[in-house]
Amino acid sequence: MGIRVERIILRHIRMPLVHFFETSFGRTFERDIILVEAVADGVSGWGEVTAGENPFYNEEWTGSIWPLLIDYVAPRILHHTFESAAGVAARTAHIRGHNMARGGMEAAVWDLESRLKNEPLWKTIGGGARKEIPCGVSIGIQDSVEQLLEKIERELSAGYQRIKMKIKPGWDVDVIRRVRERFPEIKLMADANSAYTLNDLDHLKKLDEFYLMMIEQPLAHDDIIDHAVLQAALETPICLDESIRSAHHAEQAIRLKAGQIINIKLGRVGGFAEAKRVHDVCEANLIPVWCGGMLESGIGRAHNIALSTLPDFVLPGDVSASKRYWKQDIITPPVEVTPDGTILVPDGPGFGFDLDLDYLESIVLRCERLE
Ligand code: OSB
Ligand code: MG
Repeated sequence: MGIRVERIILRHIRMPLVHFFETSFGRTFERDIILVEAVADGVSGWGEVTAGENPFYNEEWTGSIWPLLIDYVAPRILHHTFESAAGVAARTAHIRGHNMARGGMEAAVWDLESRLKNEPLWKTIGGGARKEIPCGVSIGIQDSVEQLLEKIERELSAGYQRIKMKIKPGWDVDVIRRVRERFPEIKLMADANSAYTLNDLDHLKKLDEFYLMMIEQPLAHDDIIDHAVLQAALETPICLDESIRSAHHAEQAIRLKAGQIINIKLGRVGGFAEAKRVHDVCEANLIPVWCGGMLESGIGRAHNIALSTLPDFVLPGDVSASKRYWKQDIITPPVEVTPDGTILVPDGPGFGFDLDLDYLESIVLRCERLE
């Protein structure tokens, strides 16, 4: 077939969250998101860059994405003929880091390929192992334990299959104890976003009492070795998020027994091609995976749904309904969750939802057309 990207349009949009989201590295009230539109033969594919507003989750942020895409990524993609989107990541692999900027571009070309073929994105990426994906929610740090309990109650009645709560020093063991007392039977996990060190080993051991499904990324964002030491001391399985930026990292973490589960995020690993490689490494080593979230708009959310149809995504992920984040999403219909806590995988071409272009254009802060 051959895909020749004739135009790339970058849009920076701003969307207020319906409720602030707090992790161990700070609070987010509104999202600043960069969208990538890639055009070939008059057909558009869309990608979302999943970087945050500040370089606190990883080194990237909305402000680093814009020049990176314009100066380094787009020139390597524009007017190049790709046999398939599988070749896009290799064109920018010489760029050190900046996986989210590269991944947003790469995802746009996968979406473009699937639209050119008139097939759903999940098919183009080689997914399709399930028609419904199991969903959990990620609940941020709240102002009070009562508020957290209330939120958990609400999400459980909406049907969500597992609850992830954010923790940090001062909001951990005692809070989890209260949650467990109130909800002894639920699938529960905690995400620390790198808030601890090995000096906290004895404190973290107290978590074993709560039979959590897993603890996510307790130690440094770029660490594997200390996680292996911690895992040997804990009964609770460790899940790695920030530390896994490539299939190579996944191999190393598995070899060193640094964890038992991996959270795969499209942007963090640089796009679908690398996400698939991480998935394949995990599957071959009997490590279950799930799809993480970065407070995405409908476009990133729809890409996460497609990714979650790969066979090893057996655990409920952080992909949940649009209305948990946005009063209005940029896709129609918005992503919805069934009473069983699943999302039905759409069968339309590309990522399977329509864009609400009027709404989208109304929230654009800056736009750049590259030909
Ligand atoms: O660590 O998974 C994380 C949000 C922003 C940055 C990092 C993380 C998160 C989430 C939210 O947990 C997941 C979501 O609901 O999109
Ligand atoms: Mg995480």
